[in-house]
Amino acid sequence: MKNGKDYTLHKRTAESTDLGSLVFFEANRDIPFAFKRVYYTYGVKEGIIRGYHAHKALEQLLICVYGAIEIMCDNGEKKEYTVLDDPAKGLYVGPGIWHTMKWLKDDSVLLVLASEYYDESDYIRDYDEFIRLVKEGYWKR
Ligand code: T46
Repeated sequence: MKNGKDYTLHKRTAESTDLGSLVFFEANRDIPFAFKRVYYTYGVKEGIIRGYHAHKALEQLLICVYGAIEIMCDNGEKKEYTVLDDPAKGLYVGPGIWHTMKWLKDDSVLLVLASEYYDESDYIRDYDEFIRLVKEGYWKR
């Protein structure tokens, strides 16, 4: 873990005026990695749960830019839940964290900054395999 934690919440102060608000996250400054890829998930109905995987090496920052989404992070020993409901909050999710994203409101939008290009071989989509790798010490905690 680059910053000693598997998942951490980063809160930026939004610049707010009569014209609205603006938030920014800078690579290697506000978040502990440089990103190569941006993706976003939208058009999702309330109650839908996505994810159910861990990454071998990928680092990501998850931001709910509209609405509310609950993120579950599981390091193989404990689960923690974080509600993202503020565009100024970003949840860093490092490698070796089994995670799900539950939509708490229709049409919430999840924006993700990712440290690497898309690579399906970086995904662990089987929970038993994830637990086996945790026990094996695949990720240094
Ligand atoms: C993650 C959470 C937070 C691509 O082809 N390129 C991409 O960059 C991404 C992110 C996905 N895909 C393909 C792979 C699947 O065929 O899009 C399809 C849907 O992906 P997935 O089922 O993995 O979507 P989520 O919402 O469960 O997970 C996504 C990210 O894939 C994942 O890395 O951590 O958001």
